[in-house]
Amino acid sequence: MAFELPPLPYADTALEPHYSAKTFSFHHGKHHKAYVDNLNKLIAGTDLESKTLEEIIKLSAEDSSKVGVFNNSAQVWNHTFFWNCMKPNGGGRPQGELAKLIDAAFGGYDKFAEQFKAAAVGRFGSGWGWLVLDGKELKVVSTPNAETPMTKGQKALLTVDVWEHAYYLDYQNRRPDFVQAFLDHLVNWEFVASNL
Ligand code: MN3
Repeated sequence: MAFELPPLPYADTALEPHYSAKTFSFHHGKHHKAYVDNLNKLIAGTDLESKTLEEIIKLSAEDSSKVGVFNNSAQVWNHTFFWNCMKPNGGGRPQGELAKLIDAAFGGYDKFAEQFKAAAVGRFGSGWGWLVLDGKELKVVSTPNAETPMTKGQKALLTVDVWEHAYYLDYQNRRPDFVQAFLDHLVNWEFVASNL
């Protein structure tokens, strides 16, 4: 079974003005689709064809001859996860158990947001900012390029894509403004909590 590009979990206009339909037309319609198409081509007729996406990511991460498979499979997973991390009228502070965990781990939402912004904005070049569960500990991390926390045994809770293709049409070079808008208006905290 070939992998398919999953539809966005909302209309492509639903996150405007913070994330535009034009950006989605490229980011979901072209970039994410290309990762899916490339992955299908790379695994066609190989042992990996029968594996799940997560299995393919973990197997290819440990095999230096499968860099292309890793990059495309991880990017398929990261993007699907990223779309789900956003929702219309999202952002602001988390509630309930997740809020308590963030308070305990970071000393409050504001300190978490500061760390998350620093990790996402400070990632040199292309990559991702994350909130992860590492064992029982909540951590903010960033990964370069296609890298994804699951290969380090960490559980992804939240991510923001900071490749330029993620924000350039809406924010040009202003990555800090994009990450701020993501935190203030877009984060789907219910989805984040569901990953715990
Ligand atoms: Mn992207």
